Amino acid sequence: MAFTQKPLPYAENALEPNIDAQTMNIHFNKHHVAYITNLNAALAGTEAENDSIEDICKNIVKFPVAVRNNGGGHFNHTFFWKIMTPNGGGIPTGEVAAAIDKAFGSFDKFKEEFSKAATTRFGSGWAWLCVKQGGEVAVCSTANQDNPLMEIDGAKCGTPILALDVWEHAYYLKYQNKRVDYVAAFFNVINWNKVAELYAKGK
Ligand code: MN3
Repeated sequence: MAFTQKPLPYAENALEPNIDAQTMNIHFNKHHVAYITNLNAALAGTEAENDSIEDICKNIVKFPVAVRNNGGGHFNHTFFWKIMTPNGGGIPTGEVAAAIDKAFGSFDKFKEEFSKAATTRFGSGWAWLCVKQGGEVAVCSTANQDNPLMEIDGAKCGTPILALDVWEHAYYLKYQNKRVDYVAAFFNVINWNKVAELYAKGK
């Protein structure tokens, strides 16, 4: 069973002006598709061909680098599309909001920490909010297409509940070198309902 791409849950221009339609089009149809194509090629004929993408990420140390890069790319982008929405932004409510307040002191402090992780990630990578067993949340960042499901240097941040792609391909057409503006705009499209759902499942 080869991996396939699920349709984007909104129109390519639906996140304008925060994420422009041209970037969304190329990111979804070219970058994400290439990760899937390369992942399928790397797994073809191997024992892991029918594994879930989550299991592949969790066992990434057993795989060659092509699976790490493209498997991470597939998981991360699938995740990224669903934690954004045209009616997003604002502030979270309920359990996940309480966990954020507990960990960071306030939503604004969390926003500061997450934005710092996203803007200071050198080169290409991702910023994450994760939940550990017990419900505690934490911010981290990963290089390239790595993600918190992977055992990286023995350290794991937890189960991802929010992610931001800070590869230049994710923002350069609209924001050029101003990653900080892209990170700020991302907060206008976060799907907090989805984050709350992932928190409830992952805690
Ligand atoms: Mn990307």
